[in-house]
Amino acid sequence: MKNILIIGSTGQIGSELTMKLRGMYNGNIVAGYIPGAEPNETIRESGPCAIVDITNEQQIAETVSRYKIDTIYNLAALLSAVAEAKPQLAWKIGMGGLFNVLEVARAMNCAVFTPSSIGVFGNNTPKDKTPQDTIRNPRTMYGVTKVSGELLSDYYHIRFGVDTRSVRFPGLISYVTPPGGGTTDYAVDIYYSAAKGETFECPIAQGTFMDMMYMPDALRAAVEIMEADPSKFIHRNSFNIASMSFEPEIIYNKIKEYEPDFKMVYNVDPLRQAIADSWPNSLDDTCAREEWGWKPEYDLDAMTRDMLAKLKEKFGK
Ligand code: VAH
Repeated sequence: MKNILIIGSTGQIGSELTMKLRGMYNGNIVAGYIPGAEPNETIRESGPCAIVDITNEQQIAETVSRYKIDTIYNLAALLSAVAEAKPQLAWKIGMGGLFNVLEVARAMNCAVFTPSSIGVFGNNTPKDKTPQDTIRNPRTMYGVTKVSGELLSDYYHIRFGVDTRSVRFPGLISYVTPPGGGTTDYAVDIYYSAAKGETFECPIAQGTFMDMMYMPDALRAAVEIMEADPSKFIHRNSFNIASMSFEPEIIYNKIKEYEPDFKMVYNVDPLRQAIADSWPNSLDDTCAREEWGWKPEYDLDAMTRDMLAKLKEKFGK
């Protein structure tokens, strides 16, 4: 990879991935954004930015041509809870946008990374150590777009030879960009409450396990899969990757080890609880480990220490 376009560069993943890629490569690392979601000063000042609306194929093509892009990170999406409120828009961005990206990649010989999610699985999927190859029957629009995205990305590889690659991200936890309406985002919000010394109202019920990952591990996965030797791939779209699985009591008690006065109460959100109940408790990521050397580096304790330190610094606590 040398010239890279990040579509959705101002989102939770994009805002950090853009800076990671700019620190790793000397080529054009272009931050694609849409009006109203402008890049922050750090991204603006450190490299090229361009208005790239994923629903506008011409705009994608012009940017790819102008910056001689060889790799597209397609990070534009509506997250699970928001997608339930706006299903048509979720499909338009998730699938209409993906079609545009894949057509440009086919015509202009770009590799494409499109994140998938544990959201591709539904209630009839094995819940514990969910296998790489198993039933994908999501009951959310977010999950429908992610399953469809996996199928379309594999089709473009098999039919047209486009180098499409993807990982199924668990819930991602980060401190740079506030979360944007996901079901797993309680695991981000809880750290914000702890760092501010506020009581946390948990929207997810006690005992609800979900796979989670610290953002530095997620960013490394997004880079390593694109740098991997594809001759070893049995899979492409999309690899299970995993790091940790926990339920609200576990993360709450871990935080209390560092913030003894921290309090949490439950105020379960039926929509997000129903989504969480349909997702796996944990994933089996053996294929990613065997086919391209995936391995997480952060556990719950290391993530908690880093999240609390960085958020307290952010809030001047
Ligand atoms: C969400 N954080 O909750 C996102 C993610 C696997 C969860 O897709 O929608």
